[in-house]
Amino acid sequence: MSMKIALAGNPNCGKTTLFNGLTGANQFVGNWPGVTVEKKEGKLKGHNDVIIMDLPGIYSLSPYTLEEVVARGYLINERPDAILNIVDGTNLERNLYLSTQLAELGIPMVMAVNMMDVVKKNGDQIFIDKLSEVLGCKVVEISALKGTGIKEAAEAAVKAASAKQAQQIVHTFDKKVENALTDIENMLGSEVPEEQKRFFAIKLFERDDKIKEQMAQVPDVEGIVAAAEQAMDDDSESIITNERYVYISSIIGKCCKKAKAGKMTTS
Ligand code: BGO
Repeated sequence: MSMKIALAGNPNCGKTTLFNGLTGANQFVGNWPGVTVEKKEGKLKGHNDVIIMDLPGIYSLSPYTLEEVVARGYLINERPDAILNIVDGTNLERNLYLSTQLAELGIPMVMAVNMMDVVKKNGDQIFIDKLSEVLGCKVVEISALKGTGIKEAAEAAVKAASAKQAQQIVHTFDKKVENALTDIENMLGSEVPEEQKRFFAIKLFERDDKIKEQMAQVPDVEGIVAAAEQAMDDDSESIITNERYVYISSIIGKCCKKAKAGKMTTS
């Protein structure tokens, strides 16, 4: 039986370079159904039974761009066996915004930190073991351009997919938000698989109308959301976004050391 690994990351993180490195000439290019967003898949070199799905480059799993809707539709409906999340190591803070959301999908995940040649040249440090610990997933350093670490990253994704161990939830929101999410999860019917409930609950909490189109039965969560908003004096989407940023800064504080303060990025 063939295995599917989805390649997910921000625009410009080196996803195409990695995809080409992993699949070589074994590629099929088309469009996602109904939209003019390019769809690429290819066989992982050396693994006839492993398909790498290249998802559109995105910054978030929100419903605001076609690319985001396509990418998350695939992740929710097709359920790849694993996600290989590629992040730009020279822009880690910005890239982790998507990673925190991918980690909530209940799909085994491996992170590949790309552009490590540039990170090292700049004299910056990323503590990979620490990053792995705080994210709760395997993290591999790569340079897609030089081809270093890419085989190891793909093998780690194959291993994670074979183990079928869903990405653990390591980040929790404020207690008031968590209580609301639990209440929403309890209202979700059996049409939403257990491992996807948290993702759906967060989206419903954010009043993401597009997610409702994915559901046969949409629970009325407005009372729960409005009560949380009142208790926290902010709108629900901002509550979630702000908490993600706080979480991400704590990760950066623990896992990165810049050679010169304020000069982590090259762009
Ligand atoms: C240009 N290291 C370095 N140094 N660069 C990398 C690495 C890496 O590990 N990985 C990718 N790049 P895409 P998306 C370019 O095209 O794969 C570079 O959007 C240029 N082009 O070579 O396209 C990669 O698919 C002229 O750079 O990313 C590419 O995710 C001058 O990152 C860019 C300099 O990679 C984006 C760079 C004409």
